[in-house]
Amino acid sequence: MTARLTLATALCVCASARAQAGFEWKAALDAGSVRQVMVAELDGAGPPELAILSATGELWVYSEPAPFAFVLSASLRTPGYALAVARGDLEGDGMPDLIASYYVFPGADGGLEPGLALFRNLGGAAFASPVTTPLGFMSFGLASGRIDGDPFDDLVVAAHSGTSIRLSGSPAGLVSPTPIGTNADHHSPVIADLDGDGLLDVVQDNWATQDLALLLQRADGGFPESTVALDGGGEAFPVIAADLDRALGPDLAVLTRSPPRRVWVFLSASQKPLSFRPPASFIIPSAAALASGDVDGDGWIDLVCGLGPDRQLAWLRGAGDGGFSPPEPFDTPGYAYSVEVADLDSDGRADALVGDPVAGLVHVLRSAFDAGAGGGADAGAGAGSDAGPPDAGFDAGPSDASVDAGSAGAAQASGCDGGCEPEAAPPPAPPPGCGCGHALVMALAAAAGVLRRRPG
Ligand SMILES: [Ca+2]
Ligand SMILES: [Ca+2]
Ligand SMILES: [Ca+2]
Ligand SMILES: [Ca+2]
Repeated sequence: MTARLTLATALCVCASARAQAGFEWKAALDAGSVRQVMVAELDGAGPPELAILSATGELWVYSEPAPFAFVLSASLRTPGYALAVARGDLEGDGMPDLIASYYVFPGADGGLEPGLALFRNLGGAAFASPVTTPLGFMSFGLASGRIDGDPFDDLVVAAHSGTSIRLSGSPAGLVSPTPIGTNADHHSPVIADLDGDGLLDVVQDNWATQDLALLLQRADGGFPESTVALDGGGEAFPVIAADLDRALGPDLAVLTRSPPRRVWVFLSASQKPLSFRPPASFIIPSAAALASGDVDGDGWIDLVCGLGPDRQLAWLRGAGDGGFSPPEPFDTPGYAYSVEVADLDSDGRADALVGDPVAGLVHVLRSAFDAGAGGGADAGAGAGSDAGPPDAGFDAGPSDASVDAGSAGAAQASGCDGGCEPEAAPPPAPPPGCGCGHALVMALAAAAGVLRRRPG
């Protein structure tokens, strides 16, 4: 690690040639075949920790005792190959736990054995050996939140094939799985109060029907589903809920993987009932990952895309009204198949963490932007995009007529539109944030009988 730091310090490769502003390389962290980078407060003190999940099953926790000086504080391991990680206080002791989805291959019967591994937080960034829960499906996405209002965080577990489930936190860990959403294949659940009624809601992708599902919690705990169309999009991953225009509650930002890859921005038009304006979208062909945060410290949330094989980040600067500047590229020291942004040095500007599974590193890039330093032209919600008329209301009502469930069968293998690294052997896991490898994993899963076929 030290050698890497020394060697790479000279490489401040990330500033835009056109502007002083940009990203400044600060550190590289050992990250294996990194799938996901999460910034989360875990030890209850000081700056938040970094949790890095490797496809080969490792889960590393780094703490940051001084700005951009990271220390490996926990080295955990799932029972198999890892797919996703989330943070939540699932057993209600006040200390956030880590939970990862994984699969064992080959399992006892020679097939895939998917499951969840709960790492209980013992305090001081120490974690217990995992308690596992078997799953009937592969899960590429987890979300945690106090959905039902009791003192335990709950977990939404996305089903790669079929219907996602919700697990309730309890002193015993995770109990009482219940379905959430329809049978539509999910990858990126997000928990947020979308309609401002004080009850947490869920939004998730529907890969089978190529749209987004809004699951607005009712007072009786039910989650009726409505959908938001992704015209010409589909295969959304990830989905982000954040108040991009500081009005009318959370908005949605989505990366879709059906070619051409796009970033979509859905600004809420009203909360009661919940509706969205016509989306703005930005075609970014090599986009492999998406994160949100205020990179330039101007008070407005920006979007950052990892451009996988292009070894770049694309910055979409929040223009302040929910609009975004056109994507502005910045070179990165390696591949950019996962990305997270968070302010790691408390200077008010969100810094970037970029996962390169080929080099086995997470590069830490400090934001050196000045507020308002974006070079791109300011854009309204529709500028620089193929958005529809900006003010026509868009009703997130019941299922959209353009949904074509019949096309879903071909969707599985199409996530890698020429932008993915070759599959690393032997673990049959896809690179992070990349559709490539899905086909292999799914072929294994189908052969093992773990996954159901979609309805035709
Ligand atoms: Ca709500
Ligand atoms: Ca909003
Ligand atoms: Ca900003
Ligand atoms: Ca910062």
